[in-house]
Amino acid sequence: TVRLTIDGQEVEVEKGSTVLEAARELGIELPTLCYHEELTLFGSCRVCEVEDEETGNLMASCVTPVTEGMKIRTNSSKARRARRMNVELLLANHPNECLTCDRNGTCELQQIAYDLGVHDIRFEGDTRDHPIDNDGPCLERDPNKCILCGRCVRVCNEIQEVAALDFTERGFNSTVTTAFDLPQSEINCTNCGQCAVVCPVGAITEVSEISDVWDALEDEDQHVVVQVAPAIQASIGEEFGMEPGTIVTGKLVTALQELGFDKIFSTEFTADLTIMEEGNELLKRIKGQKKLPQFTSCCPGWVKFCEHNYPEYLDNLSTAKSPQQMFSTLAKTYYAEQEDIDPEDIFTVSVMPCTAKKFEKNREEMADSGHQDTDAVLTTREAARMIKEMGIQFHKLTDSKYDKMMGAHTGAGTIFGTTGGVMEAALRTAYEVLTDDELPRLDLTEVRGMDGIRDANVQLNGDNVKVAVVHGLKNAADLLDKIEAGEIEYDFVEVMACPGGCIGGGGQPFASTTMDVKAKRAEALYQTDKANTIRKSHENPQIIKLYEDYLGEPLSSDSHHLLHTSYQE
Ligand code: HC1
Ligand code: SF4
Repeated sequence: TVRLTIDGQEVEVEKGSTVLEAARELGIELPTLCYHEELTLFGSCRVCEVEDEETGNLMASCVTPVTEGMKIRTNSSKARRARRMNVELLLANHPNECLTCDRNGTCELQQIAYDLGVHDIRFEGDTRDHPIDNDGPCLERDPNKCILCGRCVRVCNEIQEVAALDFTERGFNSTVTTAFDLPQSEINCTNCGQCAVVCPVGAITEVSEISDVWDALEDEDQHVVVQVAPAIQASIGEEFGMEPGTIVTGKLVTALQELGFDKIFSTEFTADLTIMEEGNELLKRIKGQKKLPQFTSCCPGWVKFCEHNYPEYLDNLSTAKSPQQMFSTLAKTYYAEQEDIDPEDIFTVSVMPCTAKKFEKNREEMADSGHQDTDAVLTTREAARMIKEMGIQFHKLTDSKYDKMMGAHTGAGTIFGTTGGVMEAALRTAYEVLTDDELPRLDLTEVRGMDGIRDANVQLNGDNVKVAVVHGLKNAADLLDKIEAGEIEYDFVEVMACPGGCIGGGGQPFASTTMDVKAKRAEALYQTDKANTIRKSHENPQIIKLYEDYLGEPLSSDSHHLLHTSYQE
């Protein structure tokens, strides 16, 4: 260990720690911008500068390792002035659009400027005039707002191993862009949105569909149906000042009623349906009819990653469409028939923790109802913004329930929202369907947790089924490479592009993007599952009815037509 003194207090930390970590150990907070707990150190923004008491030198605390006997002042006037100066320099060429910026109120630069008492900007610099990239359906990049902290570059490289973004040019012209400056929608970007989540300012945001949804809600001829993804209930409360992991399902349904949606349903319903289709597909594959391992395909970021980087595994992706897409197809077929509504007049909205779902809805094959199945996707953040715009006092709302029919769900559907949840839900059903026995233990803790790659052996009717769960695309790539090299072998693999699964999605609240926040959201979903009296997808009464009244049985020809798809290189 190393002993040092910070602001007159002694502290002992592990060798190799940074001054920033040592300060945090003492409860001393320093502002940071380029620093991010989950990423490598960078040290470009220098807003965390502190002073060495002995030499008077300034140092960026996030990249300076501690040394024995070091004496640091974090709050000397020299250190405070330096930090303020660095922020002023960042602001000197930053567009003055704070009032209308997507990140107004959540911008880290805005907060730091306020905290450091930056009241005027003494330097007037040239402003930049880079083109804005908003060609695609998911993400919008405004390099003029970029402060070159490199968090997006690092998350895309280190966590996702996509490397879609990098620095280019030098000095004033320096910027973050894609290869050949192509629009992000035309490259290998998976639309996962992790770059947007870690961006401290408004340089990368989602493409908003809020106005399309308002238009539909205000059009009396449209019947507007909304589905809410499982992860939302554990995170949207954060947008209204609640603790991560506060479950707000009932309040959210009430808020959506107040916004004017005609029916409020849950994606958990079709998560249960996905299990029925995907589980039966797995059983078929195990019986030798198709390729193993079977990979889950409900995450559109992962599907696109596979299409770009591992096309040889496309036949291994489950052909079952994602719950979002199954839901929308059924809303414009089954639901339309049951309620006697012309599907032409139905407008389907989904509230998703994800930016890639905006891409998924636009894929041309996603029109099995005879219309574009999903009309609009709102991220968690966009849904919260609409609730705020209506002046709804979210925390004061009473609870309401999802509407019947496509709102019925089980605990298995709920845990889809966290890494490992799809696997656990699938195993609960596969076990009971195969063995005709009741599962002795419903909590399959082997596949839970936040380790990047987890695997387990499950006994299914005498067969040893090898399963694995990965989250984060670098982990997925590592696993695929090992499978390819013949080092490991699996029967069924769950892949989610975002660290933590959907609870860590690219459309989630910015409040905090660290793994401990995600673990709290995940735990909340597990508790919600536990509190449900029905915890297995095949026991969802509305799913049983859907098969009886409409689809026949899993993998029937109607199921194939409406609920399955194929993938292209
Ligand atoms: Fe997900 Fe899914 S779990 S992909 O993570 O399979 O987005 O929450 O809605 O479609 O159900 C997301 C979450 C979500 C789908 C389901
Ligand atoms: Fe990289 Fe994901 Fe951002 Fe695309 S959306 S640039 S893959 S982090």
